[in-house]
Amino acid sequence: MYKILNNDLIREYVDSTPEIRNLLLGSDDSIDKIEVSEIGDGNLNFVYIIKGLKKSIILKQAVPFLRCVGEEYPLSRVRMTFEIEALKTEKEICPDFVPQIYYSSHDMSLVVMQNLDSHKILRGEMINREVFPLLSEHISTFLADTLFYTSDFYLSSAQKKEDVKKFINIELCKITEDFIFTHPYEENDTNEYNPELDMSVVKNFRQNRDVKTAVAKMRYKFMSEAQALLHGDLHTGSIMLNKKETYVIDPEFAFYGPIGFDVGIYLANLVMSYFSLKKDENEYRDYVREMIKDTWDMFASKFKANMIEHEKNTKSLQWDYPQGMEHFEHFVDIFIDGIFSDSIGFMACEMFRRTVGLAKVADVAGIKDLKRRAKIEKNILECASKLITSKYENIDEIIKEIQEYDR
Ligand code: SR1
Ligand code: MG
Repeated sequence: MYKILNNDLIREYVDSTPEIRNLLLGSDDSIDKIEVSEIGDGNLNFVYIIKGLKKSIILKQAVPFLRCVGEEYPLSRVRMTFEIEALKTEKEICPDFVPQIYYSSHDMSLVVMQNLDSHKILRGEMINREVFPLLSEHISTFLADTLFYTSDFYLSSAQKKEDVKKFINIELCKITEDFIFTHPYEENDTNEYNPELDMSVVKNFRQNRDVKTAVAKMRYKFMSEAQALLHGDLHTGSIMLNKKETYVIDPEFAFYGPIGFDVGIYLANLVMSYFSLKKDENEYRDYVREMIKDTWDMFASKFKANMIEHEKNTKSLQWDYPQGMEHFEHFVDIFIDGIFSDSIGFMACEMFRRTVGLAKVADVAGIKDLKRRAKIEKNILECASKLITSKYENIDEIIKEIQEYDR
């Protein structure tokens, strides 16, 4: 039976759950030997670190409300079921980039997993100006593989439809529909503004026909294009890493949606980190620009390689003629161009929402000088308006545009 855990109740729960107890303690050890502390700083759930004599583990539990708002915002805990299922699917596809799950309970809406104690959250690491030489290689593989191997390009028609059904994540999709695609573009009580932000900048994008049309288009795409199993919330707070290893965590927003969404959300968080940098931080600026470029370029070439390799292995009759592979490659290039423009559209929506909506990014919102922060926020909003209303051929043009708005 479900109950909300706390430090004391976790002891009782661990003591009565042999699958967890045995991970932490020997059979003769007292339960008093475990240490429990709550470490969650996310918007939705409670996360505990439990240290035992044998190892330490993470226990994450969903509560029946949105943590960052409180009990007045009910949210069913079924989200943990989506997180557990997404972690399992992603682990099968990308074993190196997903933490190990030791135990899960749908009834208790919790998952017990590997404690990544030699890894830190990417957002904090970027705020500390840390450099990770393998990150773009790893994230581009995670994106290309999870998004290809859960798509219609790889799964059978029946399997794909079964999977779409399994990941109908109504409530968390609604959060995204509201908080990324709706509230930031209207007067809404949930929005939050830096008091120093020039509100005419907000009015400008809220009343711009082309911005509003483009956002409405991205919202519709998000709601209607079931292309692949998305992580659904791939910002830099959903990545834990060190110089050698990268782990993607927190896929509770997982559902079948447009491929460009995951790519765009991740890129947007790099872009916002870039805007937050001071003018003289040249080395880190170069590094973040390189991350943006490498992530897209590597993702595109790995996704294409997955497509071509699969076609070569399956040799479908459709492309089985002398120029067939060449024509297939042409189709793949056009498909990837579509992912590119979707990614830029979703990137812009994430930039708007993290600036005026609920749930900000610490890279920018953590800037203590509110006037400096407001200047950065203006740049982000104006850049997002330009990105979502223009056409671009490649990632170099996007980087040029970002530099243009970094005033
Ligand atoms: C209103 S919940 C705020 C946000 O937290 C999650 O990380 C998602 O990004 C969600 O939109
Ligand atoms: Mg999260």
